[in-house]
Amino acid sequence: MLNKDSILRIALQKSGRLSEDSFGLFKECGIKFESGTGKLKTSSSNFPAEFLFLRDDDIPGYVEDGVADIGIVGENVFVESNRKADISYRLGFSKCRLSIAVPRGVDYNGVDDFQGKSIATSYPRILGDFLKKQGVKAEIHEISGSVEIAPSIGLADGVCDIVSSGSTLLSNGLKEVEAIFRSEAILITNKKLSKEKHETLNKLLFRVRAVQTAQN
Ligand code: PRT
Ligand code: ZN
Repeated sequence: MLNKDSILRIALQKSGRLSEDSFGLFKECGIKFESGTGKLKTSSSNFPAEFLFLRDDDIPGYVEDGVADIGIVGENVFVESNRKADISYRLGFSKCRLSIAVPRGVDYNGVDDFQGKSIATSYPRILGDFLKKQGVKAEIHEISGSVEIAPSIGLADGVCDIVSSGSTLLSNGLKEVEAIFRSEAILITNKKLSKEKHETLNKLLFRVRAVQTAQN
């Protein structure tokens, strides 16, 4: 008999760089659910789980508030959100780094070069913490997208953005000078999960571990 209290509510990115590997992980764990039907919520037919399909930015808050019990999100988004949840598993996909970059022609000698300068980013918290630790006072321009064009339009002296291959920086005439944060997909868990749901989570993590061991 399926005990309703043990059903785990899982928040996944609806569509984007985390989706394919997140959906793939459950598939490899043998957990079936319908995706791609446009539905925002669905149940598994063979595991006590319900899935919510969301924007990645909303996942940390949903997990903190208990609207979802667990979620898969980029560590960069989780840390920037400042939401509270436990990191239950590091999944190893969607790897990237958050880096500071400057126009290619600029002579760069170190992070002190940013004293009194400005940096455009969508990650003001992570960048602010980094600059503070380095003792650098720089202005942070928070912008939500197309960060890489900021120097060329005179908005900022540098940028701080997600880098994977580096080709976006390159094509915008920028060079990476400081990698300030390394990220991968993580599985986060609500801090007050019930005992029943914890048992379901343990079953899930057991399968995830088995899948990952088989892959390595
Ligand atoms: O719509 P929604 O809000 O859910 O998604 P999103 O558009 O905010 O995020 P999405 O799907 O782009 O990324 C989700 C997560 O994937 C990020 O939070 C990171 O944890 C991770 N990730 C891994 C990346 C990249 N690689 C990446 N390359 N996120 C973004 N990028 C961007 C980067 O900002 C750059 O502009 O891709 C561009 C190309 O990168 P290069 O260096 O390969 O050229
Ligand atoms: Zn997003």
